[in-house]
Order: sequence, then structure tokens, then C-alpha cells
Amino acid sequence: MTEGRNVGSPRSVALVGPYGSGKSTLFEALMDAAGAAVKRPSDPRNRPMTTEIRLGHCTYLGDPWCIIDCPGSIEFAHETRAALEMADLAVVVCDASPSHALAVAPLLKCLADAAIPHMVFLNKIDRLEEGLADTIGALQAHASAPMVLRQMPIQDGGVISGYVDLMSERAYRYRKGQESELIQIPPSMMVQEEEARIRLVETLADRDDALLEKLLDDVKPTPDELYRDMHKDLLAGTVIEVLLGAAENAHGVRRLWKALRHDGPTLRDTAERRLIDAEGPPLAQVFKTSYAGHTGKLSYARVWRGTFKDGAMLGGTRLGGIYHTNGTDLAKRPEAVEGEIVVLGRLDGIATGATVSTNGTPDPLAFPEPDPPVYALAIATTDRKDDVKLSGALHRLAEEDPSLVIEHSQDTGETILHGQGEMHLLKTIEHLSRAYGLKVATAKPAVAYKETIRSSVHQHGRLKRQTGGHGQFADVKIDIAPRARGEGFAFIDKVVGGAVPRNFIPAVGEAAAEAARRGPFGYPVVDIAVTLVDGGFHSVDSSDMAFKTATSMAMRDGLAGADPVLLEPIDHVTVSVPNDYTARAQRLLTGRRGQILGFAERTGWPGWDDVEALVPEAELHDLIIELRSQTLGLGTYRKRFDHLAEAKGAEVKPKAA
Ligand SMILES: Nc1nc2c(ncn2[C@@H]2O[C@H](COP(=O)(O)OP(=O)(O)OP(=O)(O)O)[C@@H](O)[C@H]2O)c(=O)[nH]1
Ligand SMILES: [Mg+2]
Repeated sequence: MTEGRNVGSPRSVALVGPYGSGKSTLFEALMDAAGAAVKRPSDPRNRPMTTEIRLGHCTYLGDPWCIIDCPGSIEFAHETRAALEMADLAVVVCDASPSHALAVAPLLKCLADAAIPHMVFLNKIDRLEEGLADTIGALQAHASAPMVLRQMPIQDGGVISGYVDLMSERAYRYRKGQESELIQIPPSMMVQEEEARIRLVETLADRDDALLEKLLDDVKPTPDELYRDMHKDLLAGTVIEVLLGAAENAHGVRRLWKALRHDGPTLRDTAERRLIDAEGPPLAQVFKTSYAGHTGKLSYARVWRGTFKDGAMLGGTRLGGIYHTNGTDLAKRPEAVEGEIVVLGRLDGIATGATVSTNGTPDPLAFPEPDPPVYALAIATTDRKDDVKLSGALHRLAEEDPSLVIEHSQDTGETILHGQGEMHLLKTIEHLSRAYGLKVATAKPAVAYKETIRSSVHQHGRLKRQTGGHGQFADVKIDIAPRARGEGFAFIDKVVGGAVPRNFIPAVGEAAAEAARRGPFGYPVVDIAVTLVDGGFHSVDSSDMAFKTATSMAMRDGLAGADPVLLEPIDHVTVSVPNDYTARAQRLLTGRRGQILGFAERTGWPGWDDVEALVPEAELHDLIIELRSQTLGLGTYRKRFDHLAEAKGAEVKPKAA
């Protein structure tokens, strides 16, 4: 058996997988096995959900590693996606029960699409009730490559007490929190073991002619040959290696460590995959930004090439500190070497995703875009004095979290946070309070209603005021008419014979447009044409002001009499769900006044459907919450504004003046 390939540079592994599958527990078990100190939750049975990545620097059998514990919740998926971009390998941690397989599907697809090498760790086998073959079968349905179970469980009175490693053909008995004990393969398992091993070798031989020849000649390949193949297949994504264990008891953790060492890609493999030249000036890429009290801006980065020393100039910015971190504490380092994941201090002006070098500004490297937001809240400071502070804090928040979008709505005047779900925004608001001392009130964002008119009117507006010496006089006659939806506001001047002198006409146009900003229901009036047809003036008492006032009066009375109606925004919504849930998604949309346009297979997603519908925006606020709760958290949607439609029904209330 080889003692691992000579890899030198630190390697990085991201622990990913569905929410609650045991990634953080496994992270701690891996760190323990490597003899590295790690902070544990006060009550391991009641672990908090992971919402931010956690780095674990350690050495295993002489090799340096950085393990990244990633959030599993879809609401923090961008944090995970960014970490994956830096990793040599992803370990997909999932519950070993077959009923959890569907929850892993989007992640397996994401890893295959992004060509990120990955293996699977089936966790919680201590309470597995079904056969593992069912789990592999269920997972295989969502995988892009054949899955091979590398370990065969040893059953003992209904529990899994150990395993046979099919590549080295060694058997181990689990010992809680300790290294497993090497044992003889139970004689009763010999036949089964041989069959399982042949299946594994056959899968590997599909991509290796030399191995296939051996198989045909009945020559037993050496473990080294198998390791080599597994490494190659893992790198190419042509086989998905499956390991098993129980993180909580540290079962299967050392086996996983060895698989990482033997089969996992090296920094060079990853650099090649990401098209990064081996030769060239030092190069690092930032994948996370955070602000921490007195330390200031911190940029999490992986060094793709060369070495960075503290104080170096990176494209005009002086590097102010290099650290390792476990999420809470920072440990200062003199330098960051090739392959390392580090935290770089005070890289002002350098954004998440950017590349840095000691030699000018390097070419950018690919970096994932966050998913469009699906949930929004309007926020306001509880103390108006904090408004300026809030705007600064929001600016930083957006820098720290690319999956957060901050909008100052022109239509409603609200400040709106758009994010990935309720928990995401809750965490954001908590962060505002903790890091910036800002208390904000939240509300469902107001819908940007509009209004229009359904009939034409002719309206006369006349201002005649005599106060002391100088008076005010203006007279306008306007036609207000509806225009087709989407045509907007128009002002037309049809005055003949100087009834309203040229120089006052712009004032009439401005006042008409101004009056249309707030119609009889309190919302902006759209799709109307205002035509000035006639009027009158006084050579002394007429002014721009007088004409504006007369026009406003005419508009106010005219709009009220022109059969006004509220318009509500209707969005084109595409809901994506596994096709078991298609009917449910349709019901959910019709229950929200949605008009179903149809459904079709989601492009590139076998087994998923896209349901298209037109849905009033007023009904979309908590759509994601209900959708997720009805689809094991898998359903998602995107939307775009489609049109304004006359609002019918009691759900639309006129805006208070
Ligand atoms: N029975 C059993 N429970 C486990 C095992 N590993 C983890 N758990 C439990 O599963 C729950 C979730 O564990 P975490 O490690 O927080 O899961 P996670 O994947 O990090 O969760 P998120 O980060 O929120 O996605 C906890 O209650 C753990 O105690 C295991 O091997 N066996
Ligand atoms: Mg976790």
C-alpha cells in the first residue's frame, strides 16, 4: 500500500451536502483525527445550523490540509458554492437512508456541471434501517457517473459494526471515537465481498483497458492500480466513490482521511482544471469577504500560485496581515504558501471573486454568480438618526454577501433587502444589530401598484385670485384620455391662436406629469394622454405658477371622473420542482391567483419540471416559504415583471393619503 502520493502543497476539501446531514459533525471528527484543536458546540445534540463556512487547518500523516465546513441550507448556498470553487475536492455528506437521496440531487448536478471532483460520504449509518444498496440505487438516479460503494458494511445483530475496504481487502471493526481495529474478513462475508469487489473493479475497468485485460485474464489487480484508477476517475468525474460512516462516533473518519489522501486531487490537478498556469507571478483568489471589528476587512483567499508575504503590495493595496482562522479567532501567519487557504487583511477595494498578485492586476478567474433572490423584506431604522449609518452598513453587507441585493425602491420609497429566504434575511438583520448596533423594523415590501383611467374626460381648470394689488390668473382646458397598456404618459399641446401663450405651455405639461404621480387611489397614474386644447390668460396676472395650479386642479378633478382603476404588477413566474411535485406547484400557484401557462421538463434537469404562470406580485412575498415546505426544500422559482393588470378583488386596498 502506498503512503499517499507526494503532494507537498496544502490541499483543500469542502464538506457539502443537504441541510443537517452531519457536515459539521464530520468536520470536527476529521479535525480530531488529525489532532487539530477545534471548537465544538456546547450541546452536540442540538447543533446550530451552519450559515457561514468554517476553515479547519490541519496536518494528516504529514500532509497539510484545509477542510471547509460548508452550510447545507439552500439559503446559504452561495457561500458553499464559492468555497467549492476553491476546493480540490468536495465530500458530499448525506444521510445514508434512501429517503434522503432526492435532497442530494441538486448538489450532485451542480458538482457535475461545474466539473468539481467529488466523492460521497454516507453518514449516520448507526441508525440506518434500510439496505445500503437501496441508498446507492436512489442516489444513482441523480448522479452523472456510476457510483461505487468502496466499503462493505459488516452487520452485527442489526447494526453496522465495521466494514471491509474493497480496494485493500482489509476489514475493520469500529471503535467509538478511536481508530478502527483491523480484523479478519468474517468468513461468512467472503463470497459477498468477492462479488462486491469484482463489481468495483469492473466499474473502474470500464475506463482502463489494462485493468480490463487483467480482469479478463483473471489476474487480480494490486491495490495501487486501483488507487490510481480511482484517483483518475475521481478527477475526471467518471466514477463517484462512496464511503460510509457515522460522524458522531468518528466511524469511517480515518477511512475517509485515507481516501482523501490517496484518491483526492492535488493543487496541480485543480490548477489545471481551472486553467491556471503553473508558471507565473504569485496568484490568489478571494472567495469570501467579511468585516471584523477592529481588524477591518478580511478577504478569504486561496493561493493558486507562489507565496504571499505580509506587507506585500497587491496591485496598489498593501497586504495588512495573513491569518488562519477557525471562524472566531485569527492566528497570524508570516506568509501564505501555494495551495493554502488564508485570510488576507485590509485588501480595500478588492471584491469577492477577484484575483490578486504581487505583480500588477492578474487576469480574472471564473467565479460563480449567486442565484437570483427569492424573498424580500422592507427595512427601516427604528431611530431616524441611524439612517446614514444604515446606508453605510448596507453597503458593507452587500460586499460581504453577494447573494444579498439591496434596493431603494423608486416606486415605494422603501429600502428592500432581497435574499435567498427567511433565514438568510433574519441572519442579515441580526448581523446589522450585532456588528453595527442597528435596530431595524421589517415589513412585507409594499406592492408597486399603479393606476390608470378607463374613459376620456374633458376638464376645465381655472385659477382666479385677487389678493390686494397683484392677482393670479390661468385657465386651461384639457382632455385626459386612456392610452394602451405600457404606453406611459404623454402631454400634447393643441392650443391654437395663442389662447395659452407659448411660454406657459411647458409649465402646464410639467404640472400634468406631476399630478399623474399620485392619482385618486394614491398611486402613480400610467398610460394616459393629457392634451391641452384651450385656455385663457391675463397679460399681468398670469404666470408659470398660476398655470401649474390651474392644471393641477384640472388633473385632480379630471382623473377622479375618468373611471379610474388600480393596476397591479403581474409577474411571469417559473417554478422548478422535481416532477413528483409538479401538480402541487400548480395548485400552489392557482391558490395565489396565478394563471398557469403550462409546464415542461426543466432544461438540463432530468426528473424536474418548470411550471410557468402569471402571478400577481402581491401574492409572491412568501411563495418560496410555502414552496420549500411542500417540496422537501427543493423547489425554487424565478420571476420577472410581465405586465400591469386591473386589480380585481378585495386584496387591493387603496393607499392611505
Ligand atoms: N445518528 C447520528 N447522528 C448524527 C451523525 N452525525 C451527525 N448527526 C446529527 O445530525 C445533526 C446535524 O448535524 P450537523 O453536523 O450539524 O449537520 P450539518 O450537515 O453540519 O448541518 P448544516 O450545517 O446546518 O447543514 C446533529 O443533531 C448531529 O448530532 C451520525 O453519524 N449519526
Ligand atoms: Mg453544519
